[in-house]
Amino acid sequence: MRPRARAVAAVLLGATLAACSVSVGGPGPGPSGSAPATPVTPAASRPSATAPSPGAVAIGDFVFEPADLTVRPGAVVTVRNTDPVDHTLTAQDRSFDTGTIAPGASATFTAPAQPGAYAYLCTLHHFMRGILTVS
Ligand SMILES: [Cu+2]
Repeated sequence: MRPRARAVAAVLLGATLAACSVSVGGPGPGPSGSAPATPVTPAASRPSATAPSPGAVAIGDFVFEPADLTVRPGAVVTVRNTDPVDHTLTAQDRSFDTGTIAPGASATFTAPAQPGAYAYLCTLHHFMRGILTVS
């Protein structure tokens, strides 16, 4: 009985060694080969600049155009004088004022930070009026 048992053990041992040699000799896992994903950022989907839209007023024939303008708080408003005479765009409460704008010239003022409706006029021609709405 004993020699047979030894033979069985030898066979089992050989099988185990063979299995071991196979697993040891195999190539390692190594890099999987999956390249890092290339970041794809479509430029078209970029949100446009969200700066407050600047306002613009033109003065022509002694009229503000548009007379009623709505802008964001703190927006810079450009006023262009297309008349052959001086004008101003001045808040009634003096919260903003372009000062005198020469014929053909432009000036800017900064809208108030406080939302609200601001009546303005031309200090040289008081019949020229408008309302700046800040919201
Ligand atoms: Cu005027």
